[in-house]
Amino acid sequence: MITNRITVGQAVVMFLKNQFVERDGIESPFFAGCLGIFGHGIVAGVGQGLSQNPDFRYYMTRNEQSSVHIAMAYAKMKNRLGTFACISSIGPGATNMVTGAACATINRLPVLIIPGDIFARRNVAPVLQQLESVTSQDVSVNDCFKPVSKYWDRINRPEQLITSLPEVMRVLTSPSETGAVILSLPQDVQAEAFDFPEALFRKRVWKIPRPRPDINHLHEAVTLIRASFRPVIIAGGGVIYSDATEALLKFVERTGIPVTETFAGKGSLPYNHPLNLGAAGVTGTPGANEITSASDLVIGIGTRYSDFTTASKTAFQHPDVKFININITDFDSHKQSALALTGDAKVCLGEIIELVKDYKVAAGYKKHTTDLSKDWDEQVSKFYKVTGSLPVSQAEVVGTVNAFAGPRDVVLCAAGSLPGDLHKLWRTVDPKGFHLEYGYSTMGYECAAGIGAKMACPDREIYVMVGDGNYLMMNNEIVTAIQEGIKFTIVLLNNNGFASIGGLSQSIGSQRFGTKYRYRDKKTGSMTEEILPVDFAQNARSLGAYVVEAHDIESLKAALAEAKKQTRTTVITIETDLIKGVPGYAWWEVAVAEISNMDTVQKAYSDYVEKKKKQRYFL
Ligand SMILES: Cc1ncc(C[n+]2csc(CCOP(=O)(O)OP(=O)(O)O)c2C)c(N)n1
Ligand SMILES: [Mg+2]
Repeated sequence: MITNRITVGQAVVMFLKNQFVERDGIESPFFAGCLGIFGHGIVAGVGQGLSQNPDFRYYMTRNEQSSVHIAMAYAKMKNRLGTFACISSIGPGATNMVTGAACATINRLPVLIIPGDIFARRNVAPVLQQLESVTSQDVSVNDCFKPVSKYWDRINRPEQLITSLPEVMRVLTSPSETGAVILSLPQDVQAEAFDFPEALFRKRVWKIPRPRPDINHLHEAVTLIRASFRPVIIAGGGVIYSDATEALLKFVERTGIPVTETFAGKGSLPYNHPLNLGAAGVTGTPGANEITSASDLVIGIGTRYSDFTTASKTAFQHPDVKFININITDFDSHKQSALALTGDAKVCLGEIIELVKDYKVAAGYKKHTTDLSKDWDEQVSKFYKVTGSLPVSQAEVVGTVNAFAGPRDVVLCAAGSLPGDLHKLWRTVDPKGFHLEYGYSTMGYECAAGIGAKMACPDREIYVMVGDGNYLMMNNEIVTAIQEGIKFTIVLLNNNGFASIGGLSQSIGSQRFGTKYRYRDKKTGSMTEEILPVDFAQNARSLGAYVVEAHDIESLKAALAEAKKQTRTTVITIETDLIKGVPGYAWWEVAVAEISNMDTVQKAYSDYVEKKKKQRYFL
């Protein structure tokens, strides 16, 4: 056997740079490089390996969590056909990535996480940042990754790498199993040399399959579709990741079945397709909710049926509603007691199109769908209409950015009240035009993710829309964007607090307690005094961004034009109204206190009990 005597750290880098993926005959490298922050747990191992492999580029980030966000955003824009390796030292660097790992796993996005680990040899324990356990010497903080990852391994001997690395790749490139993959590397093992087989470092091309569902299930599904009167499609992220948007278009044009879209599925059809009812569920449009509620057959494609999609299990009210789920993941395809078509969305839709033959929904149903779709677009124009009152409303800002952005440009967001407004309102033309991390809804995803999205799609403008709370949680990757010359635009909507959780607090009777950025009233102890003097423009400028301060819609338009001309990351700040929002058209279950001395809570609880009556089991 031909071997290559190198360290574990060097071997990891050598292996990663030789991994490729191929789907539909198109081949590309799987890793765009490595993101991270060095520390004693990684610098001499993988860090040293990176330093002698400059063709596998290392990007220094400012927080390990945001490394993972960058990688996820890249993976999402690449339809999961590429990602980064994210490295950290031991201890806090590693645990900083736990949130990122959960975020990647929940969103079904591939990210390789390589945290450094404590000495496998143990004789120097406890090392700096080591968590000691009195019950086991086989525990480190990296065990925290176990529930939030799809594959977890710790390399205690160099040769374990030989059998671990192929597993790492199998899981990362598997459309059904992908998520965060953890390769925990003790710092002493990383620096150890070993005679690795040369074949470990050969170029490997991981072929991404398009598995077909069971043929009997497919025929059963076609029978159900042909017998249905009010079918509806819920298009999830799987439609886009599988590149099934054209197949979906063909299917709905052939059959007239209306489409609703989840957060990850928005863009499956262009917003102005007459059969696109837009957003589904809690943050859905009135039309999508009406049609879904009365539907006798729900066809979920690439969706994991989160509570936002099912309106906390109140969205489907037809007494005999049935479900067909087309999903690459067996786990998801069985949800709602569906007829499970476990397989790839594109090939599955292609086969169904042939089998449904001349099936079409009734003309009246189709007409009603197209009317609802048109009505909603008119509503959107009303929300987007500039009123001239100050501070501007969030919807006016969304409308202005939407009108300014080109058809291939991307809006990117994660948490706050913006995701719901964007889901309802944003007129998405291109399947990659709507980038929402709304699986984990991680505050702080946005500014970092802008980097990953731009790296994946350098020919698109990326508009990161972020609230003041999210921006304050994690804005530090602006520095990385400046360092790397990566340009995107951040539109920062400052409403001096949490419109989202404030509204939620009000709805459960707690009157926006603790959701405003205000000084504390010394007498009452509540945070109701003056607004905090946070200067967002100065903050962004201090990190190196180009900054434009907008005050109304006219200056916002000018700021967007100015931002487009810039070559470095630009932050546009604008103050928005905390209260003026877009209404909701479906219910979301957030548990309400059963007993309270507050009238508002008692009232909220009785409403809550009423709403819960519409919840259903699908057995
Ligand atoms: C890490 C994290 N902590 C808490 C939450 C709960 N949460 C969701 S939105 C939000 C407030 C967001 O504030 P801001 O960005 O200003 O948006 P706004 O609500 O004002 O639209 C909070 C606290 C979360 N999603 N993520
Ligand atoms: Mg806010």
